[in-house]
Order: sequence, then structure tokens, then C-alpha cells
Amino acid sequence: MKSAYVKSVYDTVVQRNPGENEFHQAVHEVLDSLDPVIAAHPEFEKTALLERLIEPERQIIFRVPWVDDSGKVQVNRGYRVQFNSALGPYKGGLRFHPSVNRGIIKFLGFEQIFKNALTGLGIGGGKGGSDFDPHGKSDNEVMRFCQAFMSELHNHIGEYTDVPAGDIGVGGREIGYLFGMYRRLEGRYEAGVLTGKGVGWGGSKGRTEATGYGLVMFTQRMLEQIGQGFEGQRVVVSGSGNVAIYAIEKAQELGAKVVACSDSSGFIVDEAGIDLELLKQVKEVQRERLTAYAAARPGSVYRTRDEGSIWDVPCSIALPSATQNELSLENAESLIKNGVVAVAEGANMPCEPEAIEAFERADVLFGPGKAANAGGVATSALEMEQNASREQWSFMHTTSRLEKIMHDIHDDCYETAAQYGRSGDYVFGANVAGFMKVSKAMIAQGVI
Ligand code: NDP
Ligand code: 2IT
Repeated sequence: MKSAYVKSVYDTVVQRNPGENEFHQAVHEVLDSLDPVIAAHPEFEKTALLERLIEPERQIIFRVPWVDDSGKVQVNRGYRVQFNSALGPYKGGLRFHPSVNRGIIKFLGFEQIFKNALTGLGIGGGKGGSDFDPHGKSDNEVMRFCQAFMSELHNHIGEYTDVPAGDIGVGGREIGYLFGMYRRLEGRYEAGVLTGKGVGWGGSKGRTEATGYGLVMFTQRMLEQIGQGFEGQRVVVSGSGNVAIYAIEKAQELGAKVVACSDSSGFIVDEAGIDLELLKQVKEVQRERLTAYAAARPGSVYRTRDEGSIWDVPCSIALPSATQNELSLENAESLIKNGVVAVAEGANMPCEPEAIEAFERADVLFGPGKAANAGGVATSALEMEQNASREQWSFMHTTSRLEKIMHDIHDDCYETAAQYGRSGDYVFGANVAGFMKVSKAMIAQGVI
């Protein structure tokens, strides 16, 4: 960060948002890319563009009281950060995880501004969630929690204002309960208020698969730049949730062998290649841990987090798809030593800044989350398009639109980086390309 203006904006972020480390980290990375852009555009400083960009338009924090199965009243905290609506209604997922706090929701909302801009689909940036932990809760508890959460959230969302979707801990089941409560409270069928709905009641075919598929499509396009593809590659995917499962599915479809995946307790290594049907059965149907996969799959090995790291499993492509800051410098060095060729982020900000620098130094292709995992939110926008036109597209139609969007995002990032003499730097390309779209709209719309 060389520009005094950019530096002062970053100092303000740290000072005004104490303790929100993930938010500082996400802002730092974007501002770091913006130096040359700010130098070429004095109007940004004049209109306090960066100061406006780093301050959410609105932050809503609310109490969520609900009754557990034993009759005890539980109280969680709910969040919705409506970060930027210059390009369209706020759009972004809801995360239910005990680690959720204001800084985490703000980092996610901030990333979402640029990611959504990159899709070119007219969506602003927002994020929300709660420190509620769905693990070990009964279906009825999850339903009561979702209803309590929506009894406040419904005041702040709508097809033209803010459109939430899933993220960690929020999948099809939760979106169903949330939508049901919204419909009851509002007394009308406003399909476009949430995305990730079930196919058959407003959901889009291909939304479940979209983030993981899009991640692999983006990575495939990066690999083409060096004359490679997924065929014959050895792949490690962290996580075993929505993003990870469909990244594994697409990578396998393109001829790769995926040998490892993880959950928050540990990871499995399956040298024969992950049995996807078994993985789906264990995770999506039984809602079980990966230990259940290892128990059912001869030849696979389970290791706890204390017994090792998934990033020590040799691979040529790594797709971190669990959570933020799950891949450290030490992990990056291990991947590089083992010959990794490409790393692309399925999760939001899974690689620590020092890990990204190490990949760049070692000339490893690196796809940042705000570009590589944009397929989920892009397909959410396609779901909104179908809701508005009362149409239902085929799976083929949606995934071919997704593929074109991912290729366009790749090319936009690649060409933007090249324009500034930073060929191959997708972090720079994604930050600058996303920023230019949002900043142009903000300037055109005046001081708002
Ligand atoms: P899921 O809840 O479906 O799965 C999350 C996976 O990550 C689980 O395997 C979970 O393990 C693991 N995980 C969660 N927290 C931690 C942690 N603190 N340490 C280690 N592992 C952890 O979520 P998604 O697959 O939807 O989301 C994964 C990532 O992708 C997130 O970063 C999310 O923001 C991002 N993302 C999601 C999109 C979507 O459309 N769903 C779109 C774009 C990005 P366990 O079960 O043990 O908790
Ligand atoms: O991080 C993300 O992009 C998501 N969780 C998906 C958001 C969405 O609105 O589909």
C-alpha cells in the first residue's frame, strides 16, 4: 500500500472497527490492489469513494430467542450487513455457525460486493447469519430457530431490497424453513426474496451444484493458460459441505482423481479416489461426520486434525472449500514442496495472506474466492431471473450459463491484471475489475 490516501482509509478501518480481524484482512487485500487505480483516478479521493465503500450502508443486529427440544429458551444473535447496493439489491448468504460475529459477517459482506460485481448480473453486496450451531440440533429445533430468525429478518429483506441465500450451516432445509416463515409473515408468495429454494417451489436447477461446479470451471480456465486441464490431475478439496461435494463431482467428471476432503474434526485420504455417492449419502442424507465415510469405505484412512493436515496430502490441484484462514504459510509451503500447480478458493478467504504470497512467489496459479467461487451467487441471480419471469430452466441451460459466466469472470480478471502489467495475478485482477464496476456506479449515482 503506497498511496497515502489508501493507507489512511485502511487505518480508519482498523481504528473504527476494533477487533474485527477478518474484516481488516479482507479490506487490506482489496486496498492493496487499488494503489495504481487510485493514482490514475483522482476523482475517487475527491468523492471519498473508498471511505464510503468500506462503511456498510446498514448493519442490523438482533436477538433470536427460540425454544429447544427440552423446553429451554435459547438466545442467539442474528446479523444482516447490507454493505453496498450501487449495482442492485443486496445479495449474499446467511451463515449459521458458532464462530459468527460482526467482523466475520462484515468481511463476508465486503467480499461479496466485488464478487457480485464480477458476475455482471446487477446484484449488490450483503451477508448475514447467526452464532447458532446447527450441529446436533433436531430438525424441529432448526425449524424453530429459522422461524425466530426470520421473524425479525423479514422486516429488512425483499425481492428488490435484499435477497439472502445459504452459506455455512444454511442449505436447502434451512432456506425452506426461512421461506415458509417469510411467506406467512408477509402474506404473499414473493419467490425472489430468497435463493437456494427447492426445485419445484421456485428454486433453480443447478443452484445446489453451482459453487463447486463454478469453482472447477474457473480453475479449468486458469489451467488452460498453462496448457493443462483437470484430466489426470490429483486433487485435494477441503471441507465436505455443499461447495466441496460439487467441486469433487465436477473435478471427477473432468477426469481428475480427488484423493482427500475434510470436516472440522479431521480429513480422509482415499487413494482409490473419493466415492462420491458414499460421500453424499454420509453428508447430505445422514448428516454424519467423515468418520462414517472412513468406516464404510475399505482402503480409506481418517486422520484427526491433531494427527496431521489435509494440505500435507500430495496433490497437483488444491481447492480449499471449508472456511476462512484454513490454509497457512506452512500449509502453502507443504503444497508447493509436493508440486502443486493450481490453488483456487471455493471458500471465502481460506488462504492466509502469507500463503497467497508464497503461491505467487512459486508461480502457482492462484484463483481468489471472490472470482473462483462466484458461481453460487451467479446462479442465485439466475434463480431470481427465473422467479421474475415465472420460468423454469433446464439443468443444462443453467449450467451452460454458469460456465459462460465463470469463463467471463476469469477472462475479465486475467485481462484487467494484464492491462496493469500484472499478467497472471488473479488477486489483483479480481479486486480491480470488481472495484471498477462498483465505483463507476457509485460515482454516477452521486454522494449516497
Ligand atoms: P457447508 O456448511 O455446506 O459446509 C462447510 C464445510 O466446511 C463442512 O465440511 C464443515 O465441517 C467445514 N467447516 C466449517 N467451519 C469449519 C472450520 N472452522 N474449520 C474446519 N472446517 C470447517 O458450507 P458451504 O460448503 O456452503 O461453504 C463452504 C465455504 O464456501 C464457506 O467459506 C462459504 O462462505 C463459501 N461459499 C459458499 C457458497 C455457497 O453457495 N454455499 C458460495 C460461495 C462461497 P463441519 O461439518 O465439521 O462443520
Ligand atoms: O459466499 C457466497 O457467495 C454465498 N454464500 C452465496 C450467496 C448467494 O446469494 O447465493
